[in-house]
Amino acid sequence: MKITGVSGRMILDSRGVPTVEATVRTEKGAASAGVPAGTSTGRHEAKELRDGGDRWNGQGVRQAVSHVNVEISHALQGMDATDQAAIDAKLTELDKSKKPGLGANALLAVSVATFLAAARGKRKEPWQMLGGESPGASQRGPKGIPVPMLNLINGGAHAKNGLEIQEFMVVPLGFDTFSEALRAATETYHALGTILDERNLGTGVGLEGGFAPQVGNHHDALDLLVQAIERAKYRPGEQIGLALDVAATELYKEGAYKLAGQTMQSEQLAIEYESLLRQYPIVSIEDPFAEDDWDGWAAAPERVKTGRIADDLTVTDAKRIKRAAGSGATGVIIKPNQQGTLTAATAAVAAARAADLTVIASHRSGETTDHWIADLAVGWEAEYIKAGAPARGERVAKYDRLLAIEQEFGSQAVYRGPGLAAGKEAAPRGTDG
Ligand code: 2PG
Ligand code: MG
Repeated sequence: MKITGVSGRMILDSRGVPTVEATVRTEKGAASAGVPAGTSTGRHEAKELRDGGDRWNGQGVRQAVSHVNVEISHALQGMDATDQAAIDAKLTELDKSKKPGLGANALLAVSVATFLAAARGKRKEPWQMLGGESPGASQRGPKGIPVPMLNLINGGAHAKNGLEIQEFMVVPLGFDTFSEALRAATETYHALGTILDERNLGTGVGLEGGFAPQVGNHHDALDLLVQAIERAKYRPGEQIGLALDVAATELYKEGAYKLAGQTMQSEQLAIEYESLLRQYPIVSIEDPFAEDDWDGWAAAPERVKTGRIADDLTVTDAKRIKRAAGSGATGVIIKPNQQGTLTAATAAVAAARAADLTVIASHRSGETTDHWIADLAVGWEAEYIKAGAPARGERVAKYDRLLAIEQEFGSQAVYRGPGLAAGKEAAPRGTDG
């Protein structure tokens, strides 16, 4: 399936910041993909190319777009769109040939657009392109739908409300189907809105569509989530768990963590988490320690007895994921733009599987209305997907895509929630039958 053309353009992401969209044309059809961007990015992530200067406050992507239209377009002409590995190898080679690189934003737009164009040409759904070849394929059954982790309260770098922890999520594990789980989480979101309104705490939202209330601290935010779950008539812990993304790299300044007016080392922070775990049904904590605090991470299992999810620590990098598995992580966030190609992201999933880590496919705080991450989550057989609140177009696009995939799977659809809640999916791959 020969590539006959590649073009790029600037589009706006959900923050009103420029990002790159690419279109890949083949003899059998065309497809486009837009690239998301992070706000609390990790130091070890692949670098997106930004123009600097005054236009768009330095965030312009003219150069990245030009790389798509010139170097990449030229190099990919005539290549086979179904050979993702060769396409991504070529993109990586081009990236290395030029200083400071073509930009992970330019690369990923083309990498994903190629993947989608190949799917279209083969008359397959994108998730099917990974089925059977995916690293996670099919011990757990190919018709799995990941559990959504919905960010209902935004703080940290995603909201200007004084909350230091970045994300307060609900995780609807105790439901039989994805659609019922999504309904419960969304009813909880609405109940939270009602509570915030009643108490005059503000119903404005942050970057990921979660509310950004003016509350004092993370205890207040967690209390609000529990109250909202109950108000929506669900059982906290049993049906809907809580999860945090502390994004602790953002709290780490000059060799110490700053939280709740205190300056602390990783051990004290672990003690704070231990206390939160006693008070709230928290099923996982993402980035509990900073991106280079390997010692803090390694000591975590002693006190932080819940899912310990690496994001900035591992940045979708297979090597760092391997190290994290031996340093206390129980799961990893997979964000394709942290590496720049789909092949690298799929290798990261394989590394996570080999180390028996839970896989959480994730959006970014700056998103587009594309929903390819939902297809990747299904194709990779991710246990979870993080896509923000059940509100705002760029967030619901992902959940809505999962609803469509669930419908397509019909009676064969398997919602992973109950299996994960019962610990059935914890067994190493190959032994879980
Ligand atoms: C995170 C993400 C997505 P950002 O830290 O997990 O929720 O935020 O895209 O800003 O890095
Ligand atoms: Mg994170």
